[in-house]
Amino acid sequence: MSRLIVVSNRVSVPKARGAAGAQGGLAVALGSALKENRGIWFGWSGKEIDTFSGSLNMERVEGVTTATIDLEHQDVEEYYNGYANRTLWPLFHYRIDLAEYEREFGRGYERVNERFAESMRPLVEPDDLIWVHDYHLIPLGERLRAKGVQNRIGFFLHIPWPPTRLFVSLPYHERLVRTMLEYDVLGFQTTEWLESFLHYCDKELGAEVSSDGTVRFGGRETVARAYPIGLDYEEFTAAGDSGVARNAQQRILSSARRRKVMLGVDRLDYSKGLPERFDAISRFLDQYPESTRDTVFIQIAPPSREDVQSYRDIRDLLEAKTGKINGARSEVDVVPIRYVNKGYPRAELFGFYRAAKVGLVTPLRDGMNLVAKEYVAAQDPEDPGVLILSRFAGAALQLDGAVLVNPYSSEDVSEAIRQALDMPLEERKARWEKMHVSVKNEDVISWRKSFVDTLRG
Ligand code: ADQ
Repeated sequence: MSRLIVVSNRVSVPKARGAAGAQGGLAVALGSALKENRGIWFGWSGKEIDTFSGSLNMERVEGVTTATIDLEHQDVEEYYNGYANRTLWPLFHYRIDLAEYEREFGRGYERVNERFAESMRPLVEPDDLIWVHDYHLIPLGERLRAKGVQNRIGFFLHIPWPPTRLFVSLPYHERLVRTMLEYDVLGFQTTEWLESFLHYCDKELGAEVSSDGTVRFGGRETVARAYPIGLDYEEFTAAGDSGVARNAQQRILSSARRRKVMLGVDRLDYSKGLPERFDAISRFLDQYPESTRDTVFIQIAPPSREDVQSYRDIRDLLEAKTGKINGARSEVDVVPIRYVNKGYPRAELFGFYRAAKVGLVTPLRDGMNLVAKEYVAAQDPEDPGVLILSRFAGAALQLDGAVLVNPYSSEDVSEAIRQALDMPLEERKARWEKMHVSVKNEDVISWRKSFVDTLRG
């Protein structure tokens, strides 16, 4: 069987069963694929050096071979903090107001993709399958082709693909998409993002697009499909069946003192709709003042990408909003919002989810959103909580048992909270059962298998 080479910006192999960190799901899925296929995981080490050398640091971790390279400070600034996180991330999440188009970012992005290609080239054997991940590495396939790599190469985009009318605001948009058509397989999270991509290929590029997602352009053929990512369901529920998870659940329940817990868990990112969610909570408490005494809203949001100004801004904004909402409504024994800026091990998260009667997942735009699926997986089948889910998360296409909301409308979200808190047990169970089947069956292992099967051709 052919080997698999996985490429992503960072390499993260889970240290041991059940000990996976924040990126647990993907690491588990790719780790097991790499073990089965004698594979290699290639990416940036996370370290910065003065002068790029391209030398590979090879390691064997938990049966998986990893190969990493170090990057220069300027690379990290322009490629990672710059083009990836200040240009592509906001644009692909429909935030052209935040997207920065700096020439240096684009140059740095191309340079680092070239450095990735150059450094990994010696690792590639003729029969290997190569699977590239995410927006940091869109042109990598084309860079590898330029170095004579004729292997099957696939690419999976973890974030949305924007509508054509937004995407064309990116300078050199056509160049970027042309590089994508050097891949054999392109994977998107949902049919919505896939359709936007195919629309661009058809209308802007003039490529030949078939109804089965085959794109023909410049004598090449690429298959584009939707592969919705799932949860590491078995690992996650196994972690939930532990003392750590039960203690975490108890910790929340005893501190809530009979008040119903509403929970949000998100990386601190403007795409996650946190200020809008806080506004909705504020509106809900205004509309139903008695709920200040019988509910508590807990938001867990570990800071991310703090080198980028817009991320520091959102952090300041949330601190101000929390202070204002709590200041206006707290009593000596009641604080409506608990806002926590840290990450937790997955077993503890499981316990928190299980303690929550309402899970609030209200991104303004999200490729998939695994928190929604984790919330479903962690519920007690006999007394499940209610998921309130943004219609703009990729997950909304699968989780039709959720209460779907428009996250921009605090009125809509406030009414959904009321509906969720008052929902009878029978309805909660019926909604949860539908979602649970999909979360359990369409897990990360089946996602990975269907992508790799297509890649195998
Ligand atoms: P993210 O934007 O990071 O991922 P998401 O899918 O929600 O978003 O995954 C976040 C992961 O981080 C979850 O597993 C969650 O448990 C974990 N996490 C969040 N807060 C945490 C905390 N306080 N402590 C510990 N862990 C925490 C990107 C895309 C998504 C897509 C995924 C996978 O933006 O749309 O679903 O990749 O493809």
